[in-house]
Amino acid sequence: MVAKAMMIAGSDSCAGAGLQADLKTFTSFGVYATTVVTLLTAQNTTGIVQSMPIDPKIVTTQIDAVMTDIGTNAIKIGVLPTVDCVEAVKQSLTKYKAQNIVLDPVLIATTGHVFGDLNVTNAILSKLFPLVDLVTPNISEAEQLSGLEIRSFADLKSALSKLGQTGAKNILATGWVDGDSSVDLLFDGEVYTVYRLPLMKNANVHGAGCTFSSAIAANLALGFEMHESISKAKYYVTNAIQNSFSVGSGLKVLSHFQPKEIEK
Ligand code: PXL
Repeated sequence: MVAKAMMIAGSDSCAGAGLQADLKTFTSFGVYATTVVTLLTAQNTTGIVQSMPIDPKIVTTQIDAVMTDIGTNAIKIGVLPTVDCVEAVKQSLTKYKAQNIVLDPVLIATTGHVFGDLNVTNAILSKLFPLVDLVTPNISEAEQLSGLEIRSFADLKSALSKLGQTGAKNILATGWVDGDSSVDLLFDGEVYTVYRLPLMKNANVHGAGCTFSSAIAANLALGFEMHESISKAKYYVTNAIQNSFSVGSGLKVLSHFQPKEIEK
């Protein structure tokens, strides 16, 4: 049987992040991915020009259309632009008893655009954290979600421990820099696990968070357990950053596949 995943995320017209990055990631792992759009953005590698939330009713209908026909082995959630959208997604996840859910709590883009205000942040914390299998905040999202400043590794552990009280089964803080290493820290409610690979310095890339969380969801869809899925995904995203390339004048995009140059 083909492994399937569903992404519930925003569209990025420059295709470096959002559901376009998710789709490339799932495809490169051989997972068939379906797409539920929550937000349209008009953007390029220098930033977001305009964005428009999708009506939550149509978000629900997209999920229903996919789930009643194709189904899924895992779900990756990216940008949820409004409280009503968070509520709609929560109801669908509950209705379909969804499993292997990875939530990337995208609050601020690398280029500075704010996706979710405080109300959205609180809705994600109270309605979705208890439902999902893994949450993947970067350090600034972990600060925003926990309300704690993170200046040291001990601070990071405290923030994860506080976020664990929301009921989230696993929380992975991504992108802690320790010398020459990129460290991700997982907290499963009891145990902390460190994932460490060489840091890709001055990467200036767009879409790393989306790619990492989708790669984890892809491996869960394939049947790997959580730790193995995270390890495999970290290798994949590190390699994709190492081989990143420019398509515009701003941030680089990741190498989900090997790009080809025009010959003539
Ligand atoms: O990288 C986070 C992200 C997620 N989703 C969409 C985005 C971005 C960053 O720009 O545009 C749609």
